[in-house]
Amino acid sequence: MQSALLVSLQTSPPGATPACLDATVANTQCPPSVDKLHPGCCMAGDMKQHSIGGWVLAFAAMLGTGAASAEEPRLNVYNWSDYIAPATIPNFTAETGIKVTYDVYDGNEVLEAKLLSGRSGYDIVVPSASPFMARQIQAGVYRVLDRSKLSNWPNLDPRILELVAPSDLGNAHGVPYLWSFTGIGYNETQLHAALGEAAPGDSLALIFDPAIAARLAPCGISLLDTPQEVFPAALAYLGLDPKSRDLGDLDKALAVLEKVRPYIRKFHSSQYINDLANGDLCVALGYSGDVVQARDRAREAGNEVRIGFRVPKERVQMAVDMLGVPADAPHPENALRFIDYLLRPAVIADITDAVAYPNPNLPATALVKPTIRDDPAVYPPEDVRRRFYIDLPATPDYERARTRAWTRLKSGR
Ligand code: N2P
Repeated sequence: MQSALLVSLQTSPPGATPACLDATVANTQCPPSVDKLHPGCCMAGDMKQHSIGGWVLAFAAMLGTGAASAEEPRLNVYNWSDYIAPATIPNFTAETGIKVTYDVYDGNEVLEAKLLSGRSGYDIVVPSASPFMARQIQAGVYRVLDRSKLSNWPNLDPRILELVAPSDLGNAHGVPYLWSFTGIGYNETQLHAALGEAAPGDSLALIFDPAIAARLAPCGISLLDTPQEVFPAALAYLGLDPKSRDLGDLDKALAVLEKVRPYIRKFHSSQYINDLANGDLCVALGYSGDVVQARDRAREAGNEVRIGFRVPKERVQMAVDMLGVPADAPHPENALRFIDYLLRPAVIADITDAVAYPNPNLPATALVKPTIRDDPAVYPPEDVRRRFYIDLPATPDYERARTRAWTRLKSGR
């Protein structure tokens, strides 16, 4: 990142109440029974019961993982789909002996439901800083990170740390992983065939103007399956504040969306990558790197499909996705090792190369492939960054109203 990110964060969530756990108090929070899922937590009490042979075995296990940790060599990661390089996990396992169970989701809401129901079993999750991680921190979902275990922390861009600090006071619970912005992926040939010269430039009108949407409907329009992206985009199209919490504005956004609802083929937050690449969709509201991946998959397939990415001239939602360790993570020490590994410039640069999302690691920028680093759809220029906004936590009343509107929109009633 050569230049400052220009994003307006107008309000901050109320002061964070840190989750009760940090690395030093974790061992005092043992569940009553010794449980393999809580080796770090139970270590102190458990050790007292061991025979000399047990001590020897435990020591051997520590040597085996090469770490001063008594955790079993396992790690459970829950990340966004299409958000890691093919070699990231195998290399980590080869180096540490830690076996990784890796699951994916394609929406913050899915992750949040798992986290709030408790005992997700995950050691690492990747929520967007705002509004999701911010409110999850308030709910006590995360451990405070032990910075002394993160030797590569100084690689992080201080501007990104500052950007997420209103969501995570003191950057205590989360480590910025990658960041994204939301725009329009489109099939160049189909768009031209459907609209010709009538195609609007870089405008959300491509999706929200009913006359245009009607002409694009036969080749397919898809929207991200989240009210947290779609309503702000509709507000931006109307020239309203995309972060507005005014219920009258919400009604206006819903009215716009209801007019184009008949032309929306799909609400989905990951399928559009393959659909665009295969020529099965002509326009998608999607995340920057996902659209670039669709473009590259189409190129690799050599199937004549040409995918472009437009950044709306109105406003552009930006998100910083964060590595967090749930308070009840079974392997918190391994989680810190994994985070520190991801903070290595070569590791995160390889991820950016693979998924086309920018990372917040300053020394990594020089290692990113020039074709990715110089691609404005991956690292946007300054005039685009000026149009960025970050969504903020809303009141429960507003969230309820927006969820009601969303349900009504999707069900078409
Ligand atoms: C990965 C999408 C991540 C971007 N498929 C969401 N902020």
